[in-house]
Amino acid sequence: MDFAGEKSMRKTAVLGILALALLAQASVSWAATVTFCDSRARQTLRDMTLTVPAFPYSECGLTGAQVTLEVTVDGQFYGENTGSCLPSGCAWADTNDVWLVLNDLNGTALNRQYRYAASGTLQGYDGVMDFGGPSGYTSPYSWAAFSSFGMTYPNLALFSNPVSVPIDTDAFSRLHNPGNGTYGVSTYITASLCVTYSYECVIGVQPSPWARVKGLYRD
Ligand SMILES: [Ca+2]
Repeated sequence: MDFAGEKSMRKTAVLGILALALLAQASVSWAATVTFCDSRARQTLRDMTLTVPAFPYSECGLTGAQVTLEVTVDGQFYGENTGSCLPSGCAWADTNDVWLVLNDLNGTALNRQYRYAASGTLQGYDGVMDFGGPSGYTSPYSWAAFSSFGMTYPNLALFSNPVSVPIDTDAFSRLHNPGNGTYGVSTYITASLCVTYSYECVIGVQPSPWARVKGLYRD
């Protein structure tokens, strides 16, 4: 066979493979997940709204949505007595109440309340304003209000738009300390809302007309 004949046979074979592939009606499907989060770094306790985006793939079908909430509140009592005390010391006793008011995506209340209380005894001023030593104290706490808190929603239509969880916060502290000194309480919040979408995609391959097949293999 001469070179021209061999080329012609190769061309015919490739054309046949293309025809079989493009004339066959087939579809390709796959399942996957994707996760989006709205996270807030640790900051002084305040109201916030966490928002995650809608399911983004209009060409695929949403099969599930798992929402996970994480909220941690932490803080500390601190104080330094700058006066003198009786040999038995000066007592301190602090209390901090924290409220979180929020609803899940169905409007069901998920409110949480936490109280941190601590007490101790201080001596006369040690000369260093460091909230430590014999006349000072620092008393930290951490409250995991929502830890990997999962919410599943059978009504997937919820996720055709972005979804938000507003969190209203409040705190009330009571400090009982010796009369001379510096005392306080700090309260922080760290939070994140994540949604993991499960979905399936199907891409159909439509039959192609013979003219298109030939068009793909022109000299
Ligand atoms: Ca001190």
